[in-house]
Amino acid sequence: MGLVKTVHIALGSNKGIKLQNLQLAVDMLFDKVGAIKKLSKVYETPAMGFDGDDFNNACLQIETDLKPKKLLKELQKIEKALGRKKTKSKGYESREIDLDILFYGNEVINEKGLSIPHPEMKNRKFVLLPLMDIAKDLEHPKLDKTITELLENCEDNSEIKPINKWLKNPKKRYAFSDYNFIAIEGNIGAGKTSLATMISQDFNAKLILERFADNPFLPKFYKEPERYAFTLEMSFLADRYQQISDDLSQLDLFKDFMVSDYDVHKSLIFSKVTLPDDEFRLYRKLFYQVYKDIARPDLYVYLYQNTERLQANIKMRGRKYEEEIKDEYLEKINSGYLEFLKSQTDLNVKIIDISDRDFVKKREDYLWLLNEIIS
Ligand code: PH2
Ligand code: MG
Ligand code: MG
Repeated sequence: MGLVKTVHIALGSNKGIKLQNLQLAVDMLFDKVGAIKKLSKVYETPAMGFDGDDFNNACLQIETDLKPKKLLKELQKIEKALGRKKTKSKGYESREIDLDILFYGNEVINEKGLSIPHPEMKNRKFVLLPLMDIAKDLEHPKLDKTITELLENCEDNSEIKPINKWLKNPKKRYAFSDYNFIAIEGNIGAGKTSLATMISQDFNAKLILERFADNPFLPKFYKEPERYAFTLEMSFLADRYQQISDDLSQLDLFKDFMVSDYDVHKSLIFSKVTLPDDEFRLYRKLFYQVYKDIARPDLYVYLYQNTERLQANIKMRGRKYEEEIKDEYLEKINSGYLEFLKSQTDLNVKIIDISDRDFVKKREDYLWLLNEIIS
């Protein structure tokens, strides 16, 4: 997950099955560029600046970590895949699909082949009208006017009307909203927090993150495990209970479901590894008394990652107290999870091997993972 920018793109087609071309472009933008946050209505518009069939035009808002140049390249690839031919002739020609970057955040870019904001938009009702659906108050960074104001000042008076068909957001392919509460689990460094965060952003979920960075016993435990194991597990038990009962009870009416980067049972899994048997039994007794009424996730995802890559991820995030974690410890934790999951007959569990994937850096791997989760 690099830095994510909000981008507005205009779509147009006046050749072939126009609406279908727009939808295919939207689907490919989702696959290659990023999550689509807003979609305008589709408008029928007369060809402007040349003789040709009427257009279907629309705009969308998308979140992407692609830089402007890379984004432009992806748009051109999509245009090509949908049958658009590059011609040498001057002036406009009918086209299966045209994808133009209108805004890239609030950046102003003037390079060869790339002008952002799109220099023609203020003259084009076929852009401003669909933009009104999704960004009427957005400020043009160069003209210092909102879209509403640009439209008021626009001299284009072509007749533009919305059609009675709508583009579909491709994220609907992923039926996350069938769930109320999804827990993402995995070993230390598997990518739980990254995945939970990405899902919450892309699918409008309330994000519940484990707050542990400030546990004062964790650094002590890694230095002197025997001395601090029980204290550490007890403090996790107390903190997590406090947090999860707060988070689960604060219903957010504007979110569709909840996603967390942990499940409370990790306390049992870790303590079984870190505590001597007798202390573990005492701990487990307390655990079940504390958690007897806690809501359980209706989907539990376990991300399996191999030890080598766990270590690489742990190094990369550079938490001082995690520097000394041994392979052997990670392997015991992994076995602990798998053993626990085997014993959970009434838990809806998905174990997913992500060891040859990189869902943070590669969107195709992220989409693959989403598919594994919901299928
Ligand atoms: N695009 C153009 C030129 N003219 N006219 C309409 N109605 N819609 C378009 O998308 C369009 C156009 C250049 O890209
Ligand atoms: Mg264009
Ligand atoms: Mg273009």
